[in-house]
Amino acid sequence: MNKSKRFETSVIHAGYDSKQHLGSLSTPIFQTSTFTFDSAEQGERRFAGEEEGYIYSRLGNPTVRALEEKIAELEGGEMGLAFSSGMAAVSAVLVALTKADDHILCSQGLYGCTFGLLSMMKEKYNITSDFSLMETEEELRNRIQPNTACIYIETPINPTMRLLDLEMISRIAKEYNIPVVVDNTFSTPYLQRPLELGCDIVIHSATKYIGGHGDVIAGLVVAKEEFLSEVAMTTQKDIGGVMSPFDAWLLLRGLKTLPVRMDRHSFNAERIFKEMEKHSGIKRVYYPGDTNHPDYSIKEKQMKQGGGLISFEIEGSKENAQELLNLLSFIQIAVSLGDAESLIQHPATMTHAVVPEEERLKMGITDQMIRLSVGLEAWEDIWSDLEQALSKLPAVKEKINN
Ligand code: LCS
Repeated sequence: MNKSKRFETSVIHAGYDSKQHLGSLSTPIFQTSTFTFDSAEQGERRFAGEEEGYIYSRLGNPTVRALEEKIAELEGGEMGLAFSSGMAAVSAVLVALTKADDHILCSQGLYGCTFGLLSMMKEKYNITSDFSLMETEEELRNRIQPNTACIYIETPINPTMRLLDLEMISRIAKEYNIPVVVDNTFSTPYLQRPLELGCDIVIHSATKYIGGHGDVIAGLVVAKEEFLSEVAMTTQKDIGGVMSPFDAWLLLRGLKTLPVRMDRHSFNAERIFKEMEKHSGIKRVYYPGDTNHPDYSIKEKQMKQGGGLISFEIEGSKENAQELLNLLSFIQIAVSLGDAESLIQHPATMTHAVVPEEERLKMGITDQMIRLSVGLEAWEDIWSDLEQALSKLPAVKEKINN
C-alpha cells in the first residue's frame, strides 16, 4: 500500500483523480463496449501494444481500471484485475497456474463451488488436490509434492472459520518456489493483507464485503504485474469473465465505507458470539475473535479483527437447524455474506451441498452447523431474533428445562 496514506484514506482516494474527469467527484461510468480509433494505423498500434489506450471493454475499461488500481493499492500489490464473479477470478487464476497432472494443496475446507471447480479439474485434467490445515512446517513440507503447482488457501475457511498461518506457509512455499494463493473474501484487505505476509496472489469474491450492499456479483485478483498481465491476456481475455463498468462503479462506491462497515460487522459479531457462547441451546460457536478459538494465535498475528461471520452448531438435528432458520423474523435466509442485512444459511444443504458428505464432514461441516453473516443492524436486535427462534426449538427447550 501507498505508505504515505492510511487505509481509510486510500480506500476513498486511491486510483482516481477527479481532475482527469472534468472534476467529477464520483468515478464516471464508461458504459461502452468498444473504443474508437483515430485511424486504422492507430488500431494496429494499439493491438500491437505499441501505443497505450483502450480497445474493447473485455480487454480493459477506465471505470474497471479505476477499481483495479484501488484494490491493488489496498492489498499492497502491484496490479489488480477485475472479474465478473468471484468464481471467474478463482478459475482464471487456477487455470493460469496449472497444467494437466499437476497438484494443488488446499486449505482443509473451501467454498463449495471452488471445491466443485477442483473436482472438475481432477476429472478433466487429472489435476489432483489435497486438503490440510498446514498447522506445522513439517505437515506442510510433507504435503508438498514434486508436481504441486500452487497452494490455495481460504482463511478464515468458509464456513468452519479455521485459520491458516499465512506468514509460515508463504515462507516455506518460497523454498519450493510454489505460489501461495489466498482467498481473502472473509477478511478484506482492511482486516488481513496476505501479500504483506509473503503470499503471492489474493482473490476476492467482491460480491461480499467489498461491495457490501448485496447488489453485485464480482471478483478481484491482486498479484505481481508479471503474473496478472499474463492472466489478463490469457485466461481473462479468452475465457472472458470480465467485470461490467456499472458493477465496477458499484464496488467503488461500496469500497469507500469498507473500514466503517468492517468495524461495525466485527463489533456486532463479537457481541453476538459472546451471547451465543452463554446460550445452552448452542453446542459450539466458531468465531476467530474467540480467545479459545484453536487458531486464536494466528488471528492475533494476521487479522486486525475477528470479522463479521460466525458459524455455530445447535443441539438437535438437521431438521432443527432448518427450523431455526424458518423461525427467524428479520434475519434473512440467504447465501452470500458481507451485506448490511444479516444473512443466515445452512452450509450442508446450501453453500456446501456440492461437497460429498464424507469430504464435508472432514472439513467439519455438520448437519447442525449454521452460518450467520452478521449485518449492520443493532446487535441487540440480531441477538433477540436469534434468541426467540432458539427458544422455540424442541431440542433447545428440552436442554433449557433440564
Ligand atoms: N470465495 C469465497 C470464499 C466465497 O465465499 C465465494 C462465494 C466465492 C469465492 C465465489 O464468489 P462469487 O462467484 O459468488 O462472487 N461464497 C458464497 C457463500 O458463502 N454464500 O453464497 C456465495
